[in-house]
Amino acid sequence: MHIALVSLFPEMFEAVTGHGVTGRAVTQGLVQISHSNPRDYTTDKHRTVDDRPYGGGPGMLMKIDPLQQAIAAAREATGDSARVIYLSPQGQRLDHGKAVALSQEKALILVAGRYEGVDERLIEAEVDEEVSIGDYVLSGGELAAMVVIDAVTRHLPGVLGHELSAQEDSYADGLLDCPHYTRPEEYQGKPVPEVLLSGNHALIRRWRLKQALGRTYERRPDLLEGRASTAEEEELLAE
Ligand code: 6GU
Repeated sequence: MHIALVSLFPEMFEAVTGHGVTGRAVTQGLVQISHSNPRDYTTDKHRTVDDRPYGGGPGMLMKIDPLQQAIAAAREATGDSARVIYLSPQGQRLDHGKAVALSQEKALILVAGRYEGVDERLIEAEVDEEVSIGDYVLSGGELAAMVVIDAVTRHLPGVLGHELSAQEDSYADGLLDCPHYTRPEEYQGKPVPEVLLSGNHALIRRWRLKQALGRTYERRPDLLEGRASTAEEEELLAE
């Protein structure tokens, strides 16, 4: 997958391109990253990238021309099929389903805004989808774009150690993850649940599923609304 980033702060993306699972995906060539910076498309002495909002009020907007040209450069880098995503709190919320859907695209253009935002006509002309990562305001779209990169990259073939990893993730089955335990066998007076030492993998799998169901019910009952449970889950709930 090619991911083209449109941002005034390309260095920020080292946080995902230079470390861990996402960094490895980049070095292995499973994800190709390119940058276009609106600042590079300014023509004035001060390289101005912001402009005043019509109607007045506090704050500035992204200046239209440099941003539009940076998006055009991103389209050139990715080819015409790229899906253009503008990160903003006004967008549709990113969730597991959206991350999986975006991972099916050949190319993404992630547009990170700064200041108070972007001219609405530019969004209408250039953007396919507005995406938010939650109900709070960030100072710019870069962190949100990095969240998208990380969540999407995990679903690309070959990125996680074994192919099943992403499918076994929390949320892949619509549930929260089960609790996990490592050594020592007793920690601060608390033992590891006995079943995990049993070596009975069928029993362990059922225990984990029951734990996942239980904590989803306790912590995020909203995730269970409208979710059809499997026959095995019904069995576990009846136990
Ligand atoms: Cl996508 N961008 C910004 N600037 N703030 C956010 C956001 C995005 N999602 C939640 N808050």
